[in-house]
Amino acid sequence: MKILHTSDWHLGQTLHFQSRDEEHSHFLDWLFEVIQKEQIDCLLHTGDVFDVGNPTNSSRELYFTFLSKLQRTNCKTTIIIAGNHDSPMMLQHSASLLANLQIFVITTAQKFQQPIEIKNSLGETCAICSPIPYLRDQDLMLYKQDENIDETKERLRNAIESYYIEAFHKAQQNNPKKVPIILTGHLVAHKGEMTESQSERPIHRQNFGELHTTNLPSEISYVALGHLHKPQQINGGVLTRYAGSPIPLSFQEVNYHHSITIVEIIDNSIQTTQVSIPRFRMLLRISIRNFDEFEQQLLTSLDVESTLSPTWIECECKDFIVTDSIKVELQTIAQNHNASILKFTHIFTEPNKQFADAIPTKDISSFTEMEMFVMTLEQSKTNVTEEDQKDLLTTFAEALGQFQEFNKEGK
Ligand SMILES: [Mn+2]
Repeated sequence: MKILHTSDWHLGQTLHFQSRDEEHSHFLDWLFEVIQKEQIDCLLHTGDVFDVGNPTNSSRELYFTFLSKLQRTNCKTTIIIAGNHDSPMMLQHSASLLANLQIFVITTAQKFQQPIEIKNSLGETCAICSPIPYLRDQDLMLYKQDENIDETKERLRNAIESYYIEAFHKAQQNNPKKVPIILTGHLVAHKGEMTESQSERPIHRQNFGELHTTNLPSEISYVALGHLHKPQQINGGVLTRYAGSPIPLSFQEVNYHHSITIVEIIDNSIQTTQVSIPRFRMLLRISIRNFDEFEQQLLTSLDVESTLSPTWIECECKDFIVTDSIKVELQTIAQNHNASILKFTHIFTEPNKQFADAIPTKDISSFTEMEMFVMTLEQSKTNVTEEDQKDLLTTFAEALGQFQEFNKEGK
């Protein structure tokens, strides 16, 4: 009997205002093929189906189309839990309808929920699952006054842990054949590794509520987790895995393979295998010190044979001010190579003198915000140390970038 564990789809996500629907659609087609090829009996989704509580129509369509296609496969049981990005109410709307198709959507913590039996193609129960969604504040406890950080930490951790232990006991009571018990969760496990971008939003009061898997009953066969976007196994304690997100959700999430996990149960013993998900679009980070470096770097990084969707680039300009006209030129170069620059960032490692010198004399109205800032800084250089100048430039560039994104969003 095979269970496919996947997580953190974040359907409807946008990356610098670009829709990810195309990549998600390719992923779901790929996933469907894996389910057929591997003869998967059960699909287990550990949360963050959608990126936001009120997802776009196109992302809802991806979700329902995929679930309806599953009906044509051997995958007869689907278990989906809500993550911290999901709206429990939104997922709940279709939950009773989906339950008729053996698709169980668990949106809120229900302490006495009946565990779900997972059956093989012969209809024999091979595992049981006590599904636990992302535990929200109201499921755990409310803030107590006059409590210090350590006390809050302790209380949160105990509340989460006892929830898991209780869910295990519930499963054990409903397990006459003594088949493997599987728990789920959407949380931070102790020793879990966040991505560099920290695209996992802090939960449980700045991640205070870490689950220590070493404290869980050893009779639990598998803990299927979501929330951390990098696929990983948690060392120590019961067998615990994060399936990880299927696509990189930021430019920082490109340096590892994204995968799904196949959990195979043979004679009550469990074995997990990762299957790498192909890249459907290349995300590239380029760091340049001058204009010419851009095309050189692009050419070394791009796979000219690639038939993937256009590459998306994040371009870091190091000690080099990229004006609006340079942006247009760089964008044209990118487009000639089937790529598009989604974001420019600035980083300054040297004081600003050389940039100020480089700015040609021109009408004040034609200066960019960055150039104006550099000139202001130049005028006040006697009061500002070189070190502070670098920091100010980097901070200003960052603030300006955010302001420009915010403005774009408003439109
Ligand atoms: Mn997530």
